[in-house]
Amino acid sequence: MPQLSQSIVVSPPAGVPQSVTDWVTSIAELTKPDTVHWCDGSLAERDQLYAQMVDSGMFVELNQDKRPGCYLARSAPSDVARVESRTFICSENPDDAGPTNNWANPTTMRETLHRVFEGSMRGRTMYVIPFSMGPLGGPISKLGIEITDSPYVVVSMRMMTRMGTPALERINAGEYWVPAVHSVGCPLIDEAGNRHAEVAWPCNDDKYICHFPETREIWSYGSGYGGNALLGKKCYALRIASVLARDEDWLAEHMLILRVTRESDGRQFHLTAAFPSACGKTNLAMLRPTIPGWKVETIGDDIAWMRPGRDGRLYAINPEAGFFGVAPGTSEKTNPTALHALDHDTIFTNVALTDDGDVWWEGMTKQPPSHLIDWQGNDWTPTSGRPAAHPNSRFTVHAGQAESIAPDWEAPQGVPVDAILFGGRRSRTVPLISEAYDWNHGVFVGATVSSRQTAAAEGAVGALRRDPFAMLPFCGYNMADYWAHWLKMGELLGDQAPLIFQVNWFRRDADDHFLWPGFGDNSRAIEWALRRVAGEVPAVDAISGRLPASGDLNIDGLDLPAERLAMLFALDPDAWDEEADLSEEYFAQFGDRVPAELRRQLEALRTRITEARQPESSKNLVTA
Ligand code: GTP
Ligand code: SPV
Ligand code: MN
Repeated sequence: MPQLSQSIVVSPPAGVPQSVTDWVTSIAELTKPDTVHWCDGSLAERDQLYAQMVDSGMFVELNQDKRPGCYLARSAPSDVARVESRTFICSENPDDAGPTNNWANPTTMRETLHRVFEGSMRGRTMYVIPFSMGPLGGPISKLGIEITDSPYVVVSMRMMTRMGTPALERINAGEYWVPAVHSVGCPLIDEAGNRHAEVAWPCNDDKYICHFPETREIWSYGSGYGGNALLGKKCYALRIASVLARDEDWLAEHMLILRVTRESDGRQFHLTAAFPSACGKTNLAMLRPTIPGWKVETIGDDIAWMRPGRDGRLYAINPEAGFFGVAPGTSEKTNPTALHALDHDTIFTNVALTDDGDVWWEGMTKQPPSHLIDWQGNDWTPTSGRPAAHPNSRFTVHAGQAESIAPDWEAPQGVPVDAILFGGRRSRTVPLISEAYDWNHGVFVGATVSSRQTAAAEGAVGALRRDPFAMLPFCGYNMADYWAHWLKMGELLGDQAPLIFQVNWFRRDADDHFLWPGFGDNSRAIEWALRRVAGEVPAVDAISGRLPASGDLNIDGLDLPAERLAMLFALDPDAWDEEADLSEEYFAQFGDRVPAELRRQLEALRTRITEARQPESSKNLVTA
C-alpha cells in the first residue's frame, strides 16, 4: 500500500528554493498524499487531468461537436456556494478582524487545522500550483502557491490565474509569494489503511476557510467549490490582498473593470464598479450599449487591484485570467457576449445537461427543453417544480474567450480609472444613478451599500443586508479601518481621484416589477456618468447626491413613460431618514473605529433630508 511517511520525497523541479521545498514537504508530511505533482500549466497536463476526471466521474464530457473542450461537474448538494459562516479571519487581535468578520484565535485555529489536515490527502495526489495574480511580472501583480488535492481546482486555477512554470520561475528568483493550502477533506484511504471508493465530488461537511492576515497565509478545508477552493480568487485577491493594500497604499476591490470609448472623438473612459455577488458585475463588464456612439470593452468582471501611478491617477488591473460567472439568467438577450464565450473550452458546474449532451440553465431560453438531467443528476421536466440548474451554478472560462475583451486587457500597468460605481439590489429608495458630491461622500455611499442577498453564498436569499463596498464577505480586516483606508487613498489621489457614482438597476414599482430594463440599457446611465467625467453636463443637487438634470438621461427609443422615469429617481425623505437611522445603527457596532469623516457625512445627509422637506424644494424630479 502506498504510504507516505516522514521519508516523502516531493521531487521539486530544478531551481526551486529550499524554503519552498521545505514548505511543500511539511504539507505533504501533514496530509500524507500518495504522490506530489508540481503543475507546469501545460496543455498536456490539463488534458491528462480532464481524462482522469472523466474517468473518476468528476467530469461529464459534453457533446464535443456542440461544445468542444467543454465539461460538466456536479458538486455535492452540500457544497454549492461560498460558506461565509465557516470563513475566518485569524488575526492576533479580534478587533483587527472587526464585527463583520468571523474571528478565530490564530493559535487555536492552527491546532484545529493541524487536526483536520492530518492525513486528509491519503490515497490522493497532492498538486502544487504556482500562480500569478495579474500579468506575470507586472508592477501590480503578485505570486502565490496553492497546494490542493482537487484536480478540479487545478484545471480551474489554470483558467482563472496565470498558472504553471513561468510563475514558479519568478518564485525561484526570490519574488514574494503567498502560501495557500487546500484539501477537500476526503481521503481515499482511512487511518486503518482501508481504501474507499472515489465519489464524483469529494468534500467534507466540516469546512474551514481561514486567513492569517499577519503571516499572510490561507488554509481551506472541506469544500471544493468556487471561492472556497480556488484560493487565488476571494481568499488571496481580496481578503489577503486587502490587508497588503492597506499596508502598501493601494486598493484590492470586488469590482469589474470596463473601458468605454466614445466613437465621435475616440475618447476612452475607464470605469470600475463594485456590486455584491450575483448583482450584475459580469453583465456590466460585457455591456452591449443599446444607444449609439459608444463601444465597450471588458477588462475584468470580479476583482480590481488599483494603485496610484506616477502621474498621480489611479490605475486598475484585473488580477484574474478568467471568469467564474453565474450561469442562470445568461442568455442571448441579457449577455450574448458571455454566452458566446462559452461555445468551447469551458467548465460548467451545477448546470443542467440536455439529452444531446449540451448545457441548459434557467433563463437561457424562454422555453425549457422537455427533458433534462438536473444539476444533481436526476431526470427533470418542466413540471418538476424545481430549478434544473442550481441558482449559483457557474461557468469557468478564460477571459480571452470573450469577444468584448480589450486587446490590452493584460497590460501590466493597468488602465487609468475615471469613475467608480457602487451598486446593489434595492427595490426602493436608491435612484437609478446619482453622483457623489466628492470622494469622501463617495466613501460614505460605498460604506452604506445594502443589497438583497443572492445564492452566491449560503444564507437567506432575498434578505436585505449591508454589504459595504460589496466587500462584506471579502474584507480581510476591520471594515471601519478599511473605510479609513479609502479616505486616505482619496487624500493621496487629491484632484486626480475618480468620480464616484451610486447606481441601482433593481428598483421596482408598486406591482413589484423592475422599473428599469437593465442590461444593455444600463449604457444610458453610464453615458451620463461619463459626460459628467468629461464635464459636459450639469447636475441637480439632491438627497442622495447629484442627479441628471431634466432631459440629460438619454432615453431615446426606450418605452419609459415619464412617471416611471420619475419613480426611478424619486427620493422620499422619510425613506432616506430611515436609511440614515439604519446607517447610524450599522456604524455603531464599529464603535470609535468609524472615521469621524463618515459621521460628518451622515450629518450632511440628514441636513439634505431636512432641506428636501422644505415646501419650496422641487429638486428631485428627473424628467425626459
Ligand atoms: P459574482 O460573480 O457572484 O461576484 O457576481 P456578479 O456581480 O458578476 O454577478 P452577475 O453579473 O453574474 O449577476 C447575475 C445576476 O444579475 C443575474 O441574475 C442577472 O440576471 C442579474 N442582472 C445583471 N444585470 C442586471 C440588470 O441590469 N438588471 C436586472 N434586473 N438584473 C440584472
Ligand atoms: C462571489 O461570490 O462574489 C463570486 C463567486 O465571485 S466565488 O468565487 O465563489 O466567491
Ligand atoms: Mn464575486
